[in-house]
Amino acid sequence: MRRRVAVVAALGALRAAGDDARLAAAEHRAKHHFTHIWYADREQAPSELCSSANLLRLPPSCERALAFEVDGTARRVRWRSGDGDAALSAAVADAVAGLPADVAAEASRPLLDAVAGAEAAVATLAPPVLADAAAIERALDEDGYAVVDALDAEALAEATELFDTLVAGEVEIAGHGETPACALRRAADPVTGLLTNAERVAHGPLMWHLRRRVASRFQRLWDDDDVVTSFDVPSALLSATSDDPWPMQTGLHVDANWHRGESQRGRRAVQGMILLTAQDRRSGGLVVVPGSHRDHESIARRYGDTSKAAGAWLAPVPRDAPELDGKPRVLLEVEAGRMVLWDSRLAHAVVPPLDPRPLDGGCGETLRAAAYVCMTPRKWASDAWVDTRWLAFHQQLATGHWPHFDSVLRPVVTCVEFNHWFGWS
Ligand SMILES: O=C(O)CCC(=O)C(=O)O
Repeated sequence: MRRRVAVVAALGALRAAGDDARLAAAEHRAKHHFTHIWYADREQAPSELCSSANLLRLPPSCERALAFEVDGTARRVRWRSGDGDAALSAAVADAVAGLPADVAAEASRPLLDAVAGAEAAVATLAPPVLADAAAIERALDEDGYAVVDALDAEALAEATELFDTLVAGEVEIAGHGETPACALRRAADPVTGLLTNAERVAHGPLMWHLRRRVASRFQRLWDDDDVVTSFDVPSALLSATSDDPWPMQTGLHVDANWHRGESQRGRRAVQGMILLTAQDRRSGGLVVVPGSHRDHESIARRYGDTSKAAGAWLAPVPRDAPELDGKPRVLLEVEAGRMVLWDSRLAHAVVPPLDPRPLDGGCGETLRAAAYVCMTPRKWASDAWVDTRWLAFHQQLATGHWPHFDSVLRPVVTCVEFNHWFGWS
């Protein structure tokens, strides 16, 4: 008799096609997690993050399990996220222990593949660098993203210097001999790496240098010279350290909320991320699900308006959303000086380095430095929002990713005057 070795489920990453009950359970689970898996919050107990529905790579040491059947009997392989090859092989050996030798041998290979597949769901790709407007348009249409040149060698050197100056400024503010690495760690959001705690960063020399360099790219993209810019900030993805072993990462999400109406349906904003250092499997960083921008409406309808903050445009996307079934998750390998453009509707996430690395002591190192820039036609912004932006500029406030529509203003210097001005205090 032919032995039957069937992998029946892999941690919710596999969805039984057409199985309504399991689909409903998965949806319920995903919705439940929406209450706490926004940008994954380090205040949470690790066990909660381990059950997150939208992190692409679970933090180290989360318990993982894979159910399978041999000749009608249910068994499980158990391992921990981050386990190396030897540990995975041992886990599989444990799971098939007690089976006749030939059955165990036959079962081991597909099980190892399934376990490795569940862990290494992220592929890498070095996309071509596009220059031609039609090619960029086509890539944005088909894949939902495109990589373009942003900074020549001189502009990159200047940007690097401005980034270092920004960090030096943080060291000076600390005033007690703090190292640049520690100053950066203090300035960076511990989850996303966004430098929201750095002084005047959204309107500092680095961000305006970058905005000036890429403005013409966005003007060509929209075929409109009169564009407005987001007041975004840079980010530094920092290595996990022995004091701070939680790797920086964000769950799968989109940057446009279909539920907010026409203004966020269709291609209404294209996000830009300029790399100040290379992004590759050693650094981790932006992972995209190519083509998923076309599923924006379907995902939004399936999960409802999960962005709880008023006016927010980001919506978490569970990694086992049926719309994403069979679509690869791709870490884009991009050189410094280039810019990744993506349709705001594209599902994407930030992942830690794909290869395990030892934990440094102290404040660790910068794995990837980048900055976000987004520009859209000014005619799409209301007069009131243009006025608000003007105030935001003078108060040195940051916005999120949308230049012409954004109800989120982040204080990057002090919010006291701004709160007073708007009557919020
Ligand atoms: O920093 C990255 O790689 C991507 C950041 C991101 O997810 C976003 O800006 O929406």
